[in-house]
Amino acid sequence: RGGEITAPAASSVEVAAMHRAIGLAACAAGRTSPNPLVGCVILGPTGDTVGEGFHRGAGHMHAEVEALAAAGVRARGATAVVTLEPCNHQGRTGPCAEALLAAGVSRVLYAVPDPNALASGGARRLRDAGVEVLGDVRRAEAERVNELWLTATRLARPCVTWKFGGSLDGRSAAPDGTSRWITGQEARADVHAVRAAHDAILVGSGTLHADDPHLGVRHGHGAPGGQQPLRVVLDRMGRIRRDARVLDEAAPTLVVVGEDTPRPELPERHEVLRAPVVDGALDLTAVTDALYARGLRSVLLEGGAGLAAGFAARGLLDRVVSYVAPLLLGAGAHPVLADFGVGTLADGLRLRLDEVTRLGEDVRLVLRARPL
Ligand code: AOF
Ligand code: ZN
Repeated sequence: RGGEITAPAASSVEVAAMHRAIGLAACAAGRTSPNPLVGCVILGPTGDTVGEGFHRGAGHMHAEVEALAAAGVRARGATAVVTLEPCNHQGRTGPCAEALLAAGVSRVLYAVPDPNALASGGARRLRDAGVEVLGDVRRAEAERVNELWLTATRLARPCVTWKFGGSLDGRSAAPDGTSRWITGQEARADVHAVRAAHDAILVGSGTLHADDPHLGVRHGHGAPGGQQPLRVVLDRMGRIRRDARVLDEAAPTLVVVGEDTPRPELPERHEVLRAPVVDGALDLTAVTDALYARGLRSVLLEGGAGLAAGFAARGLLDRVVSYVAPLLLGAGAHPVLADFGVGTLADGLRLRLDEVTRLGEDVRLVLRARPL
C-alpha cells in the first residue's frame, strides 16, 4: 500500500452514520438474495446527512447509487459511509466505485471488504483515484447483518443452518415416535421467523414420511414482500407421495433424487434435480453446490437426525439454531443427531455460542461453527 493518502480515523459522526447504514441495509432482510444487504449514508462537509440508500434486491440499484441519487450535487466533496466495500464491476448494475468518483465523493468508509472476487477491488480503485478510503468501520456489527451471505460467498456454497428442537437430553421423539409437542408454542412460532430469513428449507425423505411437514412460512412471519423459501426435499429413492403436504400450491418445491433414480411424477410447478450418489447416499457436497449455482445462499436444514449427521460429517454445518425443552426422555428415545463418526472427544464438532434466548419454558441457542 504505497503512495496513497492515509485516511484519518472515523469520527463519531461517521461511526454513527455507519450504524445507521447497517440499519438501512437490514430494511431489505430476506429480499436481496443472491445479493447482500447493503446500506449507505452520504455525509456533507458539516457531518449532516445529504443522502441515504439501501439495496432493495438483485437487479435493483446498489445502495451507493441510491444514496448518491438522493444526495445529488451535495455528494461533491462528501463522505460516503457504506456497509460493504463498493463494487468495482459491471454486474446487473454498474460499478459503484466509478459512481462515487463521478459524483465527486472525497472520502469513503466501509465496514466489510467484499469477498465476491467478481465485484471486489473498489477500495483500491478509489484510493488510486485519490479518495480517502477507510475499511473495517463497525465491521463486526455489519458482518452480523450479512452473516449468511458472507459465509456463502466466502465458502462458495450456501450457508447451512441446522435447526432442531429437542429435549434437554438431546432427544427429538420418545421411543414410540411421539414428538408432539416437545417444545412450546413460542418456540414453534419462532421457527417461522427463522425460516423466513433463509432462501431454502431442506429436509430428508425420512422426515417427510414420518411427519409430512409443510415447511411453509406462516403468514405474518416473513419480511413484507419476502418470498417463501424454496422447499427442498432430499429423496434419494424418489419415493415422495404426490399428495405430500410439501407439494402443495404455497410455493415451488425442489425434489432432489439420485442420478440413477426413476423420475418421480410431481404436480406441475415442482421440480426434480438429479444429484450424484456416493456410498448409496446423495452426495451432499454436490447438492449444496447445485443449490448455490441456482442462486441460493442460505439453507435451513430441518431434519432428520441422519441427514444432519451427513452434513456434519462433511463439514457442511455452519450454524445451529436449537430449541431446548425442559424435558428428559432417556436413552431409549430418538436422538436429535445420528452418529457422524466422532470416536474421541477431540473429534467432536465444537461450536461457538452466539445467542441464548428464553422462549416461554424453552431456550433457543444460536451457535456457529466458525468465528464471524
Ligand atoms: C449489491 N448491492 O448495494 C452492493 C453490492 O450483480 P450486481 O450488479 O447486483 O452485483 C452484485 C454484487 O455487487 C454483490 O455480490 C456484491 O459483491 C457487490 N456489491 N451488491 O447487491 C449493493 N454494493
Ligand atoms: Zn455496487
